[in-house]
Parts: sequence; structure tokens; C-alpha cells
Amino acid sequence: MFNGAVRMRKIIPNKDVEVCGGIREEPMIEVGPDKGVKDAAVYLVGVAKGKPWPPAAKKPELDNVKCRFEPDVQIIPTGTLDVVNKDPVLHNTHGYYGKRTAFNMALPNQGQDISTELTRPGAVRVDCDAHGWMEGWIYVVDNPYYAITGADGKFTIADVPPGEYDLVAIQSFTGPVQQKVTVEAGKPTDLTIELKK
Ligand SMILES: [Cu+2]
Repeated sequence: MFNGAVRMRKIIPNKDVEVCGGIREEPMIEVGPDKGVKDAAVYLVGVAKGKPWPPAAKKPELDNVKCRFEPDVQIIPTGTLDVVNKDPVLHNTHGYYGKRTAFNMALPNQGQDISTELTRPGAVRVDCDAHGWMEGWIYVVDNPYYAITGADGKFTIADVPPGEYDLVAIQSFTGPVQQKVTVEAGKPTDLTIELKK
């Protein structure tokens, strides 16, 4: 949930407008009617064992589409990420762990696909050195207990072994919150997490 004021950011494309679109405003956090936050990442930290990873539907991929990142928020396991340019313009996709570069690649051609390795868990901010307004987030995790919230802000993390855990919820505008959660055998644990700016 987010109870604060939703701030807007103005996007003013200064090049490639035929692909990237024109001037517009976008909310920095998407909040539904019941204050639920869409596209927040939620995950447990430091879980050493438990359920197996779900079979991957496809390889983790970050697409540049109409000068946006698609998806703009995703959670991936440590390992390979494919970065794809679907636009007929140059993108220079640049990922950071904090201030440190995680990857930096020029993709001048439409259909170009370069893979990179994200070996460390954590938040990776992605921007484009060619289009300063582009922003995406990749949360790299080392265990399969994670979820992205839906449009109503809800999420489920299934099959968590009984125990006490640290849970992180994060959204790019608010930043992270961390809280303890205790899971008992055979029954669901209901949580309300408030993201604050
Ligand atoms: Cu770009």
C-alpha cells in the first residue's frame, strides 16, 4: 500500500520522437483505488533451502520497445539476462547496482540481442545513455520466494517453509521497506506492507 501523494514525472523526448513518442507525464508510482501499489517487488532474503525454482517460462529478457523497458520491473534469478533492441534506433542499455555499473551495452540495430550475467542478488537500475528518461528495474534474487504485485497491489509467495524471515518490498519511487514475517506450517500468513516515501 501507499498512502502518500502520487508524484508525476514529465518526460520530454529530445530525439527519435517518431519511435519514442512525444511529451507526456507518468506517475512515479502506480496506486489503485484501494491504495494497492502495482509492480512492487516483494521477496524473502537469505533463504538457503526450500522449494525448487519454478521452471522458467522463458529466458530472462529485457526489451527496448518504443524507448521503454519491457518489462519495466522484473525479478530474475542470478544468472543470464538477454537485452534486446526492438526499435530501429540506437539504445545504450546501462544497468547499475547502486552507482556501480553491472552492464553497459550499445545496441545500434533493431533485433540485436546481447546477453549479460547478473551474478549478485540486489536491485539493478537500468537506464539508457541515449534516452535519458528511460528507466527500468531488475531485482536479482538468489531464492525462488518472490513476487511482483498486481494492479490491486496484491501478491502471493507460495510454499514458504515454516520459519521466520526478512521480507523486502520495494518500488522505485518509495524505495524499500524490510520487515520480519513468521510463517507457520499449514496456514497462510496475511501481511499488509506500507511503502513510504
Ligand atoms: Cu534508449
